[in-house]
Amino acid sequence: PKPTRLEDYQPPEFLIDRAELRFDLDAVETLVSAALEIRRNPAAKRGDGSLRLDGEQLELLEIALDDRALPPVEYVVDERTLVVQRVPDRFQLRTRVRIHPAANTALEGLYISGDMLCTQCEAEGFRRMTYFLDRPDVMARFAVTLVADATRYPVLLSNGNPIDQETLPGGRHLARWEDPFPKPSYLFALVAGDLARIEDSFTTASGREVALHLYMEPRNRDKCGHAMRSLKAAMRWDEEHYGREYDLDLFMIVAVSHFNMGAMENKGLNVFNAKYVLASPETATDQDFAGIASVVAHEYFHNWTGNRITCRDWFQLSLKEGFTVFRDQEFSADQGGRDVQRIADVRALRARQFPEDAGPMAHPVRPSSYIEINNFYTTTVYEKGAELVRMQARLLGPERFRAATDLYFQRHDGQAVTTEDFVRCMEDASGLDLTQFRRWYEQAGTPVLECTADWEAGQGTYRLEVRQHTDPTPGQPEKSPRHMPLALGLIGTDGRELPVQLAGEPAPIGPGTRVLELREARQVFEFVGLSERPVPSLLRGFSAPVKLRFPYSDEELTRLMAADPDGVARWNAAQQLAERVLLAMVVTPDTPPPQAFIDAFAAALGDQEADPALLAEVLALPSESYLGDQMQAVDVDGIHRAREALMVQVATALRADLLERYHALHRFEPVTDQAAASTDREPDLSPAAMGRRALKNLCLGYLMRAPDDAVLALCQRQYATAATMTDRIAGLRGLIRLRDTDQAELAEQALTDFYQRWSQDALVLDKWFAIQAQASAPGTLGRVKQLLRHANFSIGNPNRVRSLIGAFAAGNPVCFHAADGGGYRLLAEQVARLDPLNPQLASRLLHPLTQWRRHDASRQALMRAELEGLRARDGISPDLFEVLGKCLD
Ligand code: HT7
Ligand code: ZN
Repeated sequence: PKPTRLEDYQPPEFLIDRAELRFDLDAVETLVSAALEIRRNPAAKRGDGSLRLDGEQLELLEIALDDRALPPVEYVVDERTLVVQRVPDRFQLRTRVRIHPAANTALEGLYISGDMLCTQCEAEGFRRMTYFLDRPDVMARFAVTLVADATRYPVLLSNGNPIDQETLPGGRHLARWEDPFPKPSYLFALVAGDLARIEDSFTTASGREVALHLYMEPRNRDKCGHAMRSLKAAMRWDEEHYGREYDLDLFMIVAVSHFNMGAMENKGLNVFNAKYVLASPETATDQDFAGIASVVAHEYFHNWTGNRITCRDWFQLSLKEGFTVFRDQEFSADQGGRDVQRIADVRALRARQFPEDAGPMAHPVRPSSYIEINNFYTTTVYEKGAELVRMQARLLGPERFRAATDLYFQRHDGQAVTTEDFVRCMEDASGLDLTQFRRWYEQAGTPVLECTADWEAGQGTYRLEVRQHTDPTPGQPEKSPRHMPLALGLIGTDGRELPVQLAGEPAPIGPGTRVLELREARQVFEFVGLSERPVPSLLRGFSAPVKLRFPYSDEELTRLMAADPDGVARWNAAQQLAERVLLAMVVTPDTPPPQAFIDAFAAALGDQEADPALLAEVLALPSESYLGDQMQAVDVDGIHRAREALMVQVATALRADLLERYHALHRFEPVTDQAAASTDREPDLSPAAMGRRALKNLCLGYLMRAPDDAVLALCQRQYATAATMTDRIAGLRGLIRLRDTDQAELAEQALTDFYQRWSQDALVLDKWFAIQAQASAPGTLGRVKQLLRHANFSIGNPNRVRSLIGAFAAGNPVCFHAADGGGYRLLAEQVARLDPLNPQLASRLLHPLTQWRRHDASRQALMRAELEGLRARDGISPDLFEVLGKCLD
């Protein structure tokens, strides 16, 4: 397969003004008729006079130009295109094709999920339904007719407004939809099925009434309240924060159970992975509830950032995804708590994006070439892309940023544009020069900020030197310094903030956070007027996506951990302190943690003033994979041992404190009476209650590292009487630690009980698979193999595949990296099995193996061998071919 390159971009030679589509729907064989109004694009270079349409896996039945059936000599069809020779400047093209939804296991184009038919068109799925100019800079008005069996598919949905419905002979019926907004083909959708619906409505700021319809399988109708509330909150938030109103009279969401990603923002008809719609306190964790709110908001926000203003080409993907992730992160921060949201976002960035940026798949936020665009829906495009928008928002300040986004919406509404157009709006509305900032879009790799400081006591001057560099990434050996905001504060001995005044500034500047701008490879900042040597609180709010190094003493980190008013910096100090202790324990296994660490931990645990949700973050140890990223070569076993040992030591040293805090927090929870299976109160789903549960379950997690009978009983009780899935799963996680110990019976009982309770609920059963796949017990690999043969495992359901294979490979470092290579073998076998069925998913699952260079020589050899084995297979997909090429060559 050949790469597509940004530098080769050419405007489309033809435009499609209107697309009239008719789908005669059937799971086995669907007929798609298209009538396209096509004209030559005056802004494009004239080619050879022929029209090239994209089309894959289509059986062409009829073709006519301006109502004249075309003889075969006038067109050429191959596996990927339909070329019609010598077309006029303006014409209508009619085609009729046959497709096979039930045979579509890739879940791109039209496919079946359970008993329903649905589509996924982004990025290039539309071409699997009809011949088209399937590229985002071709925007057409769509009118759609759906015809199907009325009993099997009573609900027929597409984008825009419902126009008409008819009953047809032979038990069939018809629905017509028309979307008044021109859109690229990737935003097309249809859904057909026997679906239940819940309804609500929303009055926009200008007083228009929008009907909100949420569709699901009938048995799930009572689990959609949270998604609907989240949608309404997102609609209001977008009006208040960006002045963006919804533009159609109807907004629909459909929950489907077979879905490659989280959700899809099709115009007026969002299609969602059921995981991001369905929730009740008994079946979904607090994290699930937060995930639903964030994904519902994300897809809704795309209506402006993605749909009204779309991407010129797929290299610009971050234009819509980076901006929309930024918007959903800010929405979630406003709903649930700013510090805790930011910490979660930073944690995710460090866990996934930083390794990507340091590995073989590193690419700029705006990539310059791809073989398979599905491989570029990455954390770099999404999450790092959001960081770039966040930095621009910070450099501009809130008022100017709002003026810049207003300008963006006004200038580009209805267009397909580039990240460059976005940055130009930031500049034009603010007067700032972002020339150097643009490097963030072009250069891959995470910049490192090396900071040092010295203190001149006599003068009260504190000098901070910041050097920035970025290591080479594939294809980019040289990097230039970047422009970024560095937010910081200065903390005194008593924990209070000190003034942050730079030398030469005329007016006194008080204490608090200050944003400095970095542009050079080396910069020195001189802070004056200080009465004592401060501890710098650097990169507050994680103001730039960088790795910052500063030679803090343990005592300084402890001070920040206890007193930094910036929650993110407080958390970061705790992480650095724990990381230091843990990496020392990896090198010298039996070292006890310094008493100062235990004391700092105890102090935070006992902090009654701080938000429990923040404390849960501060007291969580860095993950095994994060610790691995800090090492030259990942010592998988050493890290696991050290982390477990430290948790045992904390649990032993602070048993009483942990128990006290546990009980104090647990008192808030309603519990179920097992016999009556009912709760005394409704579970509280407020952010405050979620924070309390997070801290309580963190305590339980520590306690279960050194469980005596009392702790075991407490964990069993929590599991058995939990009123929420959050508490039940935390109990189960504790008990499953007993697998392969002499108390294994308790783990098995709980797992059996869980299965019996929830075997009919696919999303909960996913948790049952995942929790077992992630257990660090020695027998896990064998159990994962057994679970692959379990009656409830299905290779055709991406959620199930992710919950077993993905959870094992990406979420269980110690078992996946077993020294004999058994984990690697399992992943390679499953990827090989999946690739012919669903290459998009196969290529994503492979990711843990692509990081092979990070490991010791023996593991490298084993991982490489599996990758080579996959590459040697006949007929691998372009998706896999591209990833294997990048990580092996
Ligand atoms: N814009 C969507 C990205 C997407 C996708 C979604 C579902 C299945 C396949 C997909 N390919 C690409 C999702 C989003 O970012 O909102
Ligand atoms: Zn998105």
